[in-house]
Amino acid sequence: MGDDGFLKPKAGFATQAIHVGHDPDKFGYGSVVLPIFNTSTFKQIAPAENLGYDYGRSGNPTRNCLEECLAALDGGTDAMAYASGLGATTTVVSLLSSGDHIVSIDDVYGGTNRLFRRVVDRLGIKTSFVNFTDLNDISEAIQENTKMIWIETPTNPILKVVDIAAIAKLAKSRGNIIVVVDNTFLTPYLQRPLDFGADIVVYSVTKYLNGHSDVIMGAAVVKDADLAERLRFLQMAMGVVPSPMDCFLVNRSLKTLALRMERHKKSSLHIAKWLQKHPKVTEVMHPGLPTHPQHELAKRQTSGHSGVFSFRHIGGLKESKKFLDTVKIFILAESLGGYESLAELPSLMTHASVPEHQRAELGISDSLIRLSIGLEDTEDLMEDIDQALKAAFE
Ligand code: P1T
Repeated sequence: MGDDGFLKPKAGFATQAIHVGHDPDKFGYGSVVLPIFNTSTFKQIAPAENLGYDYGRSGNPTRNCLEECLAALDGGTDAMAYASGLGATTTVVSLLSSGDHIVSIDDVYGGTNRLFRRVVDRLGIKTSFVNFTDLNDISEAIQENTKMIWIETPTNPILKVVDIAAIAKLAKSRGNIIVVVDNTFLTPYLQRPLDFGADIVVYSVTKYLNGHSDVIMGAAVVKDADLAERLRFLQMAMGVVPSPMDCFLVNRSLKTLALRMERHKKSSLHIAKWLQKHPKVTEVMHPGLPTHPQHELAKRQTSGHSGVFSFRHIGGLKESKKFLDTVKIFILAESLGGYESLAELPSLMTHASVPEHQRAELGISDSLIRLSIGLEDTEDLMEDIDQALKAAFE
């Protein structure tokens, strides 16, 4: 346990992030940095005889090095990189067949909600959206044909935290149900779902893992040989793969992941505590705050929280728009996890595709603003929020 009462990040994390997947002797010439194999195909020695690679969709050395590193960081055996976070989700859901059923946490990223309701549903796979904070509700939602439980913790944008170990135990007691955790908000530096019994961890690599807002990518990590083989097959067969250049960029970004996450964690908690006392703010949703309803669970399950959190103010849409128009350092944009701070309005932006009644149930109202605290100076960010709140309520 760390000084702050949260789990300690895994020992050796930064060393693994820097060294696993590539060493200077791997490809000859002693290149300290992972080379970019910018090729779509590979020469064969004889028909169907090759030097380990045949075609870029099936495999590429730059991609495979990144995947090796991603697997190690999550304590997995295998990782597969995909063309986007939703590409990872699409591929993982393709493990299922028509007639199967998914139980998903209700408060998922808007794009995941849309994929389940408007695409996966048409393929004959139904999804029940359930509040995962009560295990009985999950248990009741499990049907005979339930094959997958989809968890996001903390959730986007309400920051609900759910008990991965308890849900994994329930899933295993009810048959062979695959437990998936979207770990985008925390990364393996702050939470390792496989250690708590999850079967698959998925990421929007676009966010913290890359951290520089210049790549769209996804990943899935597993520690089961059968799941690894099936997901590897789907990666090749469905073709949702990233480019070698993007794999290089993400691999580079992993080298500073531990440092970045420490800074995001410290800065966001400091700002969240300050914002809680702000006269115009009614609620701050941040799992690192003792007032968060699942703070104790967050301490048992994570090594702290990252830079993304939401708050509610006393105004409505007009004030939210004015706030977002007045911030100077924060950039009004979707996404999160980059070195730059972003602010957005989930009701009109990231979660606009969630049906209105579901948004109302979840509390995604026009007075809910989501922040992604970047790596700028904390004091500058607080000053920026303060001046924008003042302007919004003038
Ligand atoms: O954008 P993409 O790389 O396809 O990742 C989708 C995705 C999956 N899971 C979570 C938890 C996410 O937050 C996202 C993408 N989210 C945003 C773009 C956003 O602003 O919330």
